[in-house]
Amino acid sequence: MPRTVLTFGTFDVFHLGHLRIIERAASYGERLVVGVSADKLNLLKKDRLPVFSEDERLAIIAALKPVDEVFVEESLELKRHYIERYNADVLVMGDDWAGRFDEFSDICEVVYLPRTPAISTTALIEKISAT
Ligand code: C2G
Repeated sequence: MPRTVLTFGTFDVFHLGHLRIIERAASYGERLVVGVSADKLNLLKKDRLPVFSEDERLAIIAALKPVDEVFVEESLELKRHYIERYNADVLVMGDDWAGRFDEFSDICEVVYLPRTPAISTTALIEKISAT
């Protein structure tokens, strides 16, 4: 049976750290589904809107070679629902989320991967603003 991998993220101001986690997530199975967080969810979580809208972020992620399917993640509380809806065998997250999704190990494998060092959307925004 082909294995489905699910991962989530905002993926705002797309950078190499985002690409690396998507590539590594894809290596855990044959089908990669990505939940891209909604603008509304970002506003709630980070108190600001992303630089790129959810439609733009979805289009970028959907165009990546390792990605088979994308959807909008409407709420952080719906992880179990999304895992079931997409029949995910593996949930992959960056280790900034380590331990946070262990409760789903009853229905899928939960894997945390190390973040790519020294790159982040926040640092990029600061760098661009300073130039
Ligand atoms: N990431 C990484 N290395 C970086 C930066 C990010 O591996 N240098 C990973 C994060 O660990 C995450 C993914 O890239 O797994 C997306 O990162 P963000 O866009 O910052 O995602 P976030 O806002 O944490 O949204 O339901 C969870 C949320 O949707 C996750």
